[in-house]
Amino acid sequence: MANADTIAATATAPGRGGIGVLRVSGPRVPAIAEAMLGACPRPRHATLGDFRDADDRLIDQGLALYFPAPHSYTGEDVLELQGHGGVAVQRLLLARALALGARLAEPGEFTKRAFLAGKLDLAQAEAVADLIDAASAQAARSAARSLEGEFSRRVDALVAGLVEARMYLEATLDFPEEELEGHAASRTRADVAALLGQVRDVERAASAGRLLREGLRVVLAGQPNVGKSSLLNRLAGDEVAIVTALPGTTRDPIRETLSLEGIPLHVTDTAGLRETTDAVERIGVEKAWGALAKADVVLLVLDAREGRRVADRAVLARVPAGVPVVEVHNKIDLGCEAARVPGEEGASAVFVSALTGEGMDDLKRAVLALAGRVPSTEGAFMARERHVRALARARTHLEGAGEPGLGPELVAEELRLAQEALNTITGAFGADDLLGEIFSRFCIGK
Ligand SMILES: Nc1nc2c(ncn2[C@@H]2O[C@H](COP(=O)(O)OP(=O)(O)OP(=O)(O)O)[C@@H](O)[C@H]2O)c(=O)[nH]1
Ligand SMILES: [Mg+2]
Repeated sequence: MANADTIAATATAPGRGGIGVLRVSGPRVPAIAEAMLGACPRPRHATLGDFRDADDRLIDQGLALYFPAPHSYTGEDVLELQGHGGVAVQRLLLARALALGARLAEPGEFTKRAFLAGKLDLAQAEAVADLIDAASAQAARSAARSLEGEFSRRVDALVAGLVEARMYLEATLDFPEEELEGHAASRTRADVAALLGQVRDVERAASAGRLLREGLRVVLAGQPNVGKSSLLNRLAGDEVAIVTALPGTTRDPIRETLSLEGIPLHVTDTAGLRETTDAVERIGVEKAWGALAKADVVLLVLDAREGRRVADRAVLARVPAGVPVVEVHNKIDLGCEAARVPGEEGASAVFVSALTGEGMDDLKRAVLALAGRVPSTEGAFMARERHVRALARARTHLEGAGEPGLGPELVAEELRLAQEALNTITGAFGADDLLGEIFSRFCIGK
């Protein structure tokens, strides 16, 4: 799977910096190294050298690292030139490599080559991008765990279990002797039950990882003037939204991303949900319903003095099924802490004051509890929507395989489909379009 062309890119972020790294990978690396440095550096040793242009003028001086194939990140010959991190210097170094026959690397192309060379599987390759993008220490730790292969090992173990169960089952299909059948069926049932338990465990850990990566969409909704915008400001610790005593202040949805214990919360403040003749406000209300439909968690804000009203029940009725709701009774500072009623139908209720900040910790705890943080994000490995969906697909097929009364051929087919779903995670049978999609989101030089 050797690539004929040689790729080059500046691997460090553009702009001023102490160090800037040019990275080159492919068969022309030895020739490029010789032309730029005068000689190919000793493999895997840091060599101080002069980086020169076509007229033998000095571009920069720095460390050169040469990794001959196959012992490199991409599995190809790789050269890294660590020069000074100036825009002009890096541009000259890159231009020189391009003039010597390299072409500009596409985003993620180095990692794609590493994947194609079998240095990383797909889940690990994605973890490279996630580690780079990680916005919190927890997210970085879980991406590092995935990169190191923990997620892939769990998936591989599942696949191995599936292969074994399939082999056993398919062998018995070939020898359908009467007395074997009862035993075979019960063994397969036990296999499927065990695999189902494992896939659920991995799915839980992956969901927690996805949460760290993608965060949670939290929508503040409720009647006008109950203090939705004040709550957003309190959560953000900043005057993000306009607050006035006039009902109908907020029109456009206002989005703000905050971090809660490392989990990104994408909080949307919306227009108070009421019937109105004001054309602008009406559009705002429409947008509020739209935001509500896409929420992962809804914070239904109420005025604690009045509690849940008929209009709030109408809002609850329109929250999509399965989306958790927290009833946030606001303005408790106004001394009307009547009854601290529990939430409607299992919704949790918290009592806060956006004005004084009282109860805000309860609110944060309630959101985190709903985020499914319960089994702690500590053990999570970085995962993406794609992975969680593949795991869910595998689980569904395993559940199908466990259906009582299903013929052995159909059980075998469900197991095959479960394995296929899992294979898409590590890329054992990755389709080309999937690869293009994944690697195009990387930064250039990685
Ligand atoms: N005493 C008290 N007043 C509050 C509290 N929270 C909000 N307010 C006041 O209630 C009024 C409305 O607050 P907003 O945050 O604008 O309410 P909203 O729900 O965003 O209103 P709309 O955007 O019109 O739907 C303002 O006068 C706030 O100062 C609170 O906890 N205590
Ligand atoms: Mg508002």
